[in-house]
Amino acid sequence: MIQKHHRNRQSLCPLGQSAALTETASNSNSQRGSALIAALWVSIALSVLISSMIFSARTDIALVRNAKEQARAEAAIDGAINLAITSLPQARNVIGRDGPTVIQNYLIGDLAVEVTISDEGGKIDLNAAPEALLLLFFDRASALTAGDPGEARQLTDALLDWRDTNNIARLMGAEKADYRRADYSYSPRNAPLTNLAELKGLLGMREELYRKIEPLVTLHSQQRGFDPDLAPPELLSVLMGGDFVEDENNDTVLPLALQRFRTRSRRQVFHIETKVSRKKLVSIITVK
Ligand SMILES: [Ca+2]
Repeated sequence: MIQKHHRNRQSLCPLGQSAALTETASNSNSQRGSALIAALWVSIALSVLISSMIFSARTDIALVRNAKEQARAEAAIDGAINLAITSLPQARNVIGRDGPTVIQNYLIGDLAVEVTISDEGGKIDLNAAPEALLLLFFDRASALTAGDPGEARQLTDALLDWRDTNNIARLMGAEKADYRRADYSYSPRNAPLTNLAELKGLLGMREELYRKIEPLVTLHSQQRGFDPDLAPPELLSVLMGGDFVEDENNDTVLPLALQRFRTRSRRQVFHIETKVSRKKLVSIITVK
């Protein structure tokens, strides 16, 4: 548009005057053009600035809204957990009767909180389980996640080395020197595990295998075996390599190889899991 304006001005001037006028006009047009261009750039810059300010403000509002929702959800979860704790004396007598978990639903404000209570006695205690149970468990879980044939033996030894007090590695195990050789920044605890994340840190532990077994183990039952009537179905499925059956009393039937690991839970440690969601708003339409 600016170039077109220059051409029009030149065609109207007599020949002798054309140079100076053209130069002046050209300068004038050039300045105007520059000013226009500069103004255009300022305008673009301003619009970018305004856009970014609007975007920034919107982001801030969204962040504040998210933080507020998060705080509300956390408060609702805390409230639901406290309610679930007060219901534990009743729940402990019900858990295992019709299934390994008890589900309670609470409505707090407009938030629905689903609470699942389970007994840790149904899981395998990594600190208390004997070698034979750990080997069996790792063996089945490893096979289900396409692990190497020797993986179960290696992980069992690594776990036993992690929790025993000495620094003498078992045949397939790993102690401080082995972790150092493998460039790990830590060593075995040489004491009972205090956090399930330590299982993930075992030398040779695969991510896929860890994800498979983490929900099925505990550090709190303090029992050598597990209570099959309180066990997560997934644990029974892993240990038995597929489906499992119950007898006429709804007691889980364990194969011979697993019967020696059957224990009765002390019903003292419970796992409470929560899931919070916004209550669905339902429109009420009155038809006259
Ligand atoms: Ca050790």
